[in-house]
Amino acid sequence: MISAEKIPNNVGLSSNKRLQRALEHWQPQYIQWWKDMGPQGFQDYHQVYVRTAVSVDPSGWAHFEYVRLPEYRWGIFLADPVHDRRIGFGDFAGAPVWQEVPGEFRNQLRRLIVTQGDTEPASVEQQRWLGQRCPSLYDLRNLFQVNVEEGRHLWAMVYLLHSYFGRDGRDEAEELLARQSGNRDKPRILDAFNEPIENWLDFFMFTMFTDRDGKSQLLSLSESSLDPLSRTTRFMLTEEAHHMFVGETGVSRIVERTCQLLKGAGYSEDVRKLGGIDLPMIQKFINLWFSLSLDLHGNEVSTNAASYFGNGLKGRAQEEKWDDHRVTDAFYELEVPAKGGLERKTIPMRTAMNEVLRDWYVGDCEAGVQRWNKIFDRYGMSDRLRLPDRKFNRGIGIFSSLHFDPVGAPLANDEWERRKHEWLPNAADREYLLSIMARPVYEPGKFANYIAPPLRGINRQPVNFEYVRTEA
Ligand code: BYC
Repeated sequence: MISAEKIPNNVGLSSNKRLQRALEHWQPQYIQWWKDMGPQGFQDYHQVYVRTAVSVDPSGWAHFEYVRLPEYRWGIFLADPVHDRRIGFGDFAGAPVWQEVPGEFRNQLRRLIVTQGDTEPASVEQQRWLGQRCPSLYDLRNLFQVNVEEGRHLWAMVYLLHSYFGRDGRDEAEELLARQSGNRDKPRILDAFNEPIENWLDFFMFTMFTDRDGKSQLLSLSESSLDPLSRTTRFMLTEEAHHMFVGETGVSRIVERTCQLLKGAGYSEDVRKLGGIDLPMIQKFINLWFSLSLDLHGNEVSTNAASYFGNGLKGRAQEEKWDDHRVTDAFYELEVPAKGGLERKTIPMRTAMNEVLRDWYVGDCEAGVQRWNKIFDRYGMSDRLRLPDRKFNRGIGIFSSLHFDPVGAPLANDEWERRKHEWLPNAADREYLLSIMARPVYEPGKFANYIAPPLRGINRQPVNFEYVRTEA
């Protein structure tokens, strides 16, 4: 029997028989999936100091305790309702929001929820071997925190599927556990979630850039006219912030350590000889994960996006900051490929909604990279990290069949093939990273040589706290 105590929630689970029955069927499959596809080697004999959401008020959503990972209490939470909330954009702007799914938008909403839901278990699968190569117990704990919360975000989407989509929703919930990241026959829906995350530089870049797509997509879904979707995603955003913190500070600490090693060697040594991660390598991983995450925003010109907006299903990030919420006669100017180069083309703004969200995303990423660059100033170095041009290494959209270098200059196919590993990680780069991560660091307070310790620990605990402990 599913108990409301085991599944912390604010959706009245104990009195909702239909949801209980659906979850009773799904939950054992989820736990089996978590054991098979979740963190490998840390399921049975380790206690992890993690945060569990037990309610949505500030004191309740950050409850810390040691737990064995399969016993984590994955809960179901909606942010508090907004009194008399009205539809904020699109053709129905101003009407009351929906508490049920309108029949005519059922397929579109299901598709959005399934796509969102699919990314959550995918990321856990992608990261499942990282514990065996971790740079410290602090980082190991952060990895598992991210993993259990991605698991909870899957629960959040499954809650919506079970509650509002009947039989179809239950089938979709099962499919979410059946697809697998990188699986040739049953891959995850969006491409970036089929890419391997085999080392900790991948992981930090993923949590910096791909989780930030999570932020932009969740912000736009939190504008939705479907109120339960809006409230669910609003609460997910509070957890998402920590994931981006893990990514941004993880990369900062690597850059910091690289600068320390360079300074110690009088700025003359090859950092790899000192066991560190060189700046060109860091730049290559920015290029890779930023471009993969740009693809996650979909095509530049999209009738799907126009229809999501018009129907009030998916808005823009921070819709309230815009003046015009109907967007019926506005236009967007886009750079597009043309004979002999590029040209500017004006398209109806509604069809450019993926691009509008991508603009927001690029700005948010840019601010993060500028924060990293401040580290160089402290070491008196003129080096800088930068985002590649948006046309670089694209797999989705109007630039996907063309090639560009990181500053946006067009390249012929053969030149791209010859030079792409100047800008993207190659096999030797990956081999080097695996070599310096081969031996995990499990001693409290100790850190791998390629990364600086964090400024402070988690939940006011010291940095040398035993964040993950082994049971006897
Ligand atoms: N890979 O009209 P278009 C997160 C497909 S991350 C493969 O442009 P639309 C997280 C598209 O499905 C946030 N296929 O598409 C982060 C469509 O297929 P069909 C996840 C792609 O509908 C870290 C076709 O191309 N949330 O939470 O505007 C850790 C036409 O394209 C891709 C969401 O994405 C791609 N990258 O799609 C854990 C929110 N891009 O119909 C979690 C929900 C497009 O031709 N999803 N296609 O078969 C959406 O809002 C939208 O579906 C998209 C854009 C943003 C994906």
